[in-house]
Amino acid sequence: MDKLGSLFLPPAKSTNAADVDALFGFISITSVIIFVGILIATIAFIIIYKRKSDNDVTSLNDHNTTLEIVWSIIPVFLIVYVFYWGFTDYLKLNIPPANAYEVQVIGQKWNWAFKYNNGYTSPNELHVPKGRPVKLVMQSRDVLHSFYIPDFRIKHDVIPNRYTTVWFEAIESGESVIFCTEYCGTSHSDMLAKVIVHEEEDFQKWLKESGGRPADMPLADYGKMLYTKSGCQTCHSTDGSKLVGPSYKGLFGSKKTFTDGSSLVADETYIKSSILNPSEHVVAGFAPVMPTYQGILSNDDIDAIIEFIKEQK
Ligand code: HEC
Ligand SMILES: [Cu+2]
Repeated sequence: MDKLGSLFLPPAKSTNAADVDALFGFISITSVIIFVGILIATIAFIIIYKRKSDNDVTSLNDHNTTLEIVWSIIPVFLIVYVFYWGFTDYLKLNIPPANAYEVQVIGQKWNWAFKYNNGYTSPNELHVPKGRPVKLVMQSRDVLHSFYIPDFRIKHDVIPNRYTTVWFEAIESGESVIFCTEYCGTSHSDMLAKVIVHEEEDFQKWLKESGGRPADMPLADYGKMLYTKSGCQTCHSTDGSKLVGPSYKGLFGSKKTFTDGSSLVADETYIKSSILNPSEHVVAGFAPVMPTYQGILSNDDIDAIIEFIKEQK
């Protein structure tokens, strides 16, 4: 089934992928066999029972109990078998092993954030160790999203005001794509992230070194990195073009007018409050769609972004 799976499915990189592919393969092959069987029988009956002469009469047989029982019982067994198989796999997917490593997932329009037990949050990059079960505790800040990693064969809705969980165990180090598969607005298709699977040692090392700015990196460069990694660039350009949000070009020190008619000069305080409480001042000509980064970007991160924005003259 493995070989067959790789023909039209993405690579299978988690412990449960083989199970999912086996069931998918079974259903696909059974459907093809039944479909071809019905097709052949239909054509054969058309030929065999074609009216051949004027005194050909229709048979008086109107049913055959044995035949009807057989063609009801066989599909029932098939359906119960597929249900049983699917349900046991579903239970396995829904009950994480007790020793699973936990990561918090926050979905919002239109990015993902991943929070680790050391307090570090990585925007749009999920880092996990290989060969260890990982449990994701997921929530949405706004609308319905859905968390999907094709290579791991896992997909689960991410819902506001409720936690949902899903788990997997990666069997190969490397990168895979994360999609949102619940249509959630204009930039739904940009709601991409990646999962990076490390060897256990490298993961521990990553966890220790992550969080905060590398000591030798200038503040504005770190801000630029966060601008890309946190998904700000899907809504804010740096070249003056208008995306979902205003461009950063010339932003710092300019006079901003808001939808309520008030205005302010864009200084550090204004930019910080725009990031933490975006709905407080909504720039005239724009919709109040910016998500808050409260709990996702630290004060340090925000200082770096402010420095980066200052450079966009
Ligand atoms: C979903 C799109 C979206 C994303 C993602 C987004 N923003 Fe915004 N942002 C907006 C919109 C729309 C506005 C204008 C309306 C408002 O003020 O709330 C805005 C306004 C701002 C402003 C005020 C700009 C001005 O010209 O006055 C700042 C600063 C800002 N965003 C920073 C950020 C940062 C930093 C990030 C990433 C960490 C980010 N935004 C991510 C949509 C977005
Ligand atoms: Cu989404």
